Amino acid sequence: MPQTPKKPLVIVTRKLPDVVETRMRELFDARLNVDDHHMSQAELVAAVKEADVLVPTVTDRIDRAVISQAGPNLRLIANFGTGVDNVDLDTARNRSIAVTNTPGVLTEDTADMTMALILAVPRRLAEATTYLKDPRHHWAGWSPTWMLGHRIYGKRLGIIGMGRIGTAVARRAKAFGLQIHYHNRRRVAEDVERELEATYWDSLDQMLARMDIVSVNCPHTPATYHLLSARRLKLLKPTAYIVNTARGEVIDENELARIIEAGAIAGAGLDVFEHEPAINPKLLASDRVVALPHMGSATIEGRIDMGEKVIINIKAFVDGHNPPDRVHAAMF
Ligand code: 8YV
Repeated sequence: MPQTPKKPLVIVTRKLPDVVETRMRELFDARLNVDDHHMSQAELVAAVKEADVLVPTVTDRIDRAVISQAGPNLRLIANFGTGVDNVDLDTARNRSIAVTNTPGVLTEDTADMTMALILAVPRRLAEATTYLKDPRHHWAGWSPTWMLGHRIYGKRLGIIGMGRIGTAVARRAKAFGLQIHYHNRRRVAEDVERELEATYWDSLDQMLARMDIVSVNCPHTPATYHLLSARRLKLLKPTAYIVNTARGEVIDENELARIIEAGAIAGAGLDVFEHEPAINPKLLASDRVVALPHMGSATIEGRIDMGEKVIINIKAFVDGHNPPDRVHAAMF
C-alpha cells in the first residue's frame, strides 16, 4: 500500500480566525496557539527548531538569533501579514529559508482606516466623542464657535509611499476633494498619475514643507527607518497633520510627540507606533492625537483572506512550487 505522505509541521504563533485554523488542521500538521499568548523569543526558538513551516505575525521578532537556531526542517517562514520587517530576510536567505507574506488583501481596509484618520484628526472626532461620554461634562448644546476643526476639501495630501495602499488612499482622498501629492522611490505609471491628478515630488523635504496632511504608507525597511526624522519633521507647516497606518519606525516618535506638545504641528492620526505595544505617553495625553491600536487591517474579511494567502503559500511551497507571495530582501 502506498504510504500517505507526512503532513508538514506548521507552527502558528498567534490565534487565527476559526475557518483558517480549521483549514490548516485539514491540510497540515498544524500546531496552533489556542490561547493566543504572545510567544517569547525562547518559544520562537523552540518552534523553529522543530517546525517545517513557521507562521509568525507582526508581534514576533524573527531575528538573526531565532533564525540561526532553526532546525534542518525549517524551509519556509509564511508571514501572516504584508510587512516583513519582523523577519530578518538576509539571515533567512543565507539559511535557504524562503519567506512569504500576504500582500493585496489588506489594501482596501488599511486605506479605509487611513482615510478615517485623515477625517478624524482635523474634524476632532475622538476629542468630541470623549467629551460627550465624560460624565464630568454636560453638553450645553450647539454653539457656532465650539469644536471647530479644519476643512479637508481642497487641502494638499502628501502620500509617502505610493504602492498599493498609498494608491488606494489617493483614490479615496481625491473623492473627498483633496489634492494628491506623493513621494515614492519611483514615479507611478502615467495613467495612474493622470487618474489621480497626482503631483510627484522627487524631494521628500520639498513636499513635506508644502503639505496640509502627510500620510505615511511605505514599508519599514532600513532605508525608511526614521524617514520622518527630527530634521524632516521640522519642515512641516504648523498647521499640518500627520497620519501613519504603515509602521511606527518610519517616524521618530519621540520627536513627533515633542513637536505635537509644542504646537509645532496641528496633530496626528496614528495607528502604529515605534515600540509597540508601548506608546509615547505624550501622544496618548494629547487631544490633538487620534491613537488606534494597530487595527488598520483588522476586519474579519481581511484576516480570513490573509489566512487563505498563508495557506496557499504553504501549500504551493510544500508541493514543490514557487509560492505566489515569496519575498526577497532586494524587494524592500
Ligand atoms: C497585520 C500589518 O495585521 O500586514 C501588515 O503589515 O501591519 C497588519 O495590518 C499584521 O502585520 C499581522 O501580522
